[in-house]
Formats: sequence, C-alpha cells, structure tokens
Amino acid sequence: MDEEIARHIKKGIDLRRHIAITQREHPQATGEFSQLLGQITLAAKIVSREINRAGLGDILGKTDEENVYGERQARLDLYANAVFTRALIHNGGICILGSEEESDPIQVRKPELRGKYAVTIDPLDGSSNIDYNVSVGTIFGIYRRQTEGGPQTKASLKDLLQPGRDLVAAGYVVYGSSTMLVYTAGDRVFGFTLDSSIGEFLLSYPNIRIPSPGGYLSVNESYFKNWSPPVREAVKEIRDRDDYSSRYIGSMVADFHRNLLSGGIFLYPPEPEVPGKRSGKLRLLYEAAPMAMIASQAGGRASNGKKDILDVEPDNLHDRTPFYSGNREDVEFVENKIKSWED
Ligand code: FDP
Repeated sequence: MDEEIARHIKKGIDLRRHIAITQREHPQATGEFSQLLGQITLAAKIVSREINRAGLGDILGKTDEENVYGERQARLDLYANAVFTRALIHNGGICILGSEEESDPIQVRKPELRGKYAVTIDPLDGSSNIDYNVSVGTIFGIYRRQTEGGPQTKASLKDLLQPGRDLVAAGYVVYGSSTMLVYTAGDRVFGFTLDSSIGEFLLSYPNIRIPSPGGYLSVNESYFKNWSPPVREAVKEIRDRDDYSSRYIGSMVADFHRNLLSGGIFLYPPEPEVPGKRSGKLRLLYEAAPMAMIASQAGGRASNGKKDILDVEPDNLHDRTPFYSGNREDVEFVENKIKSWED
C-alpha cells in the first residue's frame, strides 16, 4: 500500500471514508466496488440489529424449509439471506449472486443494474448457534465477472466458479459481543467495529496479522474417531504443545476470528467413512475461499490438506472441502503429516 495513503488509515475512521481513501490507489475505479461494499455493510447493520433483538421478536427457531445440503433452515437464515440478496441484487454493482441458502445463482435481470462483480455469500454462518445467543457471522467473496458481452449479456455460472486466487476482495461480519466487519481487498486485512450509537463501522484493527507461533487449537473433537490417522496424529501433537489451548465455538466465523487475532489453527477435517462428510462440512465457495484470502493476507495459510485453498478450482457451486487454516507453520505441519502418510 502506498505510504501516503497508509498514513490516512487511522483507527476510528469510518468505513466509507476508509474505502474512499483506499480507492485512491485505483484511479480507474468506477465506484462500483465502493457501492458494493456499502451495500454489504448496510445489510450487515440490518442483520446485526435483528440478531441483537432476536429473543424479543418471533424470529428464533427453525422453519420447515431445507437448504440444498438438506439442513433445516433457521428463520434468521432466511431473513439474512433475504436482506443480503435484496441489498446486492438491486443496488450492489453486481451481475450475479451465489448464496449458500439458494440452490441456484441469482441473476441481476435488468441490464441497467448489472455491474462487473460476481458475489458469493453465506448470509448467516453458524446459525445452529443462534437460539443460544452464541456468535454467528456472514461471509462474502467478490470476484470479477468473466462472461463477455458487458451489461447487456446475462452473467453465467463461470462468473462464480472461480478459484479463491481470483478473489478481488473477501470478508466476514461477526455478530458477537460487538459486531465487527473484517475485510481484505488484497492488501492488508482491516477490522471495523460497529458503533451502534451512530450506526457506523469504525476502524479498530488497521492491519491484522496472525500471531505465531502458539494460540488456539480449534476443532470439533467429538469427530476424532472419524478422522484419518494423520489428522488424528496432528491434532494430538498440537494439543500436547505447551503454548496451545483448545477453543471451539462451532461457529466458523467466530472460531476463525478468534484465531486470526490470537493465532493457532482451525480445522474441519474430512470424515472419510461418514456419508455427506467425506470432504468435510465447509463449503469451498461460500466459506473456505473467502476465509483463505483473509488468512493469507494476514500472513497465515488455509489448506485442504494437500494444497492452498486459494488454488482449488470449484466444480460446483456447493462443493465442500476439508479446511485447515491459521498460522502458516501449523497448517504446513498438518499438510506434512498428511503427506507423510501418503508417501
Ligand atoms: P452451522 O452448521 O451452525 O451453520 O458450516 C456451518 C457451520 O455451522 C460452521 O459455522 C461451523 O464451524 C460448523 O458448521 C459447525 O459444525 P459442527 O457442529 O459439525 O462442529
């Protein structure tokens, strides 16, 4: 980042001003990217407000609807999906949206509203925790449209089926004890905290770097018996290290966020003998790839056990992937364990 621009990025500035400053590095920018981030933050504020008063309204609990993975959707899943979809489709500078809650992508139908970005979103990650007042999140990834023909031409699936390496930006919102938005546009990771008294996200972390070594081991150990031998061995060894402690919330955004700030490794390994979990649980496009971009920009790494998540080419919108992310050394330690069993 240009030093003159970096000087203006100070704690406390609001997100809109921050985007305006960072966009100075891109004199050719049309404003669509700023517009898109603006719409994401607007939707995040609406969802945050609803989550904060969730117990008061009639919005907790499950619906009778199932998503494409056969999971029963929570009411807040559907609410968050509707809020983000509306914000992005009508005014977001995008041409197509892939949502974890929808089986098919959503097209921007009117040519005059079509922008140059394709967006993936997990509107409410960790929603099985929502009824218990545990932190949940939203994850988003922003790609450049690949389909030729300009706004007159409809977008296509290939605009969403891109490897994480092609992400223009990625981020998440964690609805926790405070609401935070963390994002990267490929140069540093920034964290903003929502000041609800003025309704603005203010810069609280100007340059997040994953501390290393040490930190938290974060994994659902109740699946220990289902993992492959190298993964079991790696988890046991990390657990025994003196500078590691265990924490698992079961809400990916919250687990990832804690480890981004404190170091360590978050794992969701495959369970080779368990139908539906042979590639783990997490979704490549909606969860893994955006988080991999953030981990990598913060000096860490995310892997599927064999290669960097950013290099994995998606075949389908709803592909799942094993996921190991955090300190570069810890992720490489797991990768080497897996490799050593294959050799
Ligand atoms: P949830 O099902 O509550 O939406 O991928 C979704 C996710 O939560 C992640 O946020 C979380 O890390 C993981 O599933 C939790 O899965 P387990 O309950 O199997 O640990």
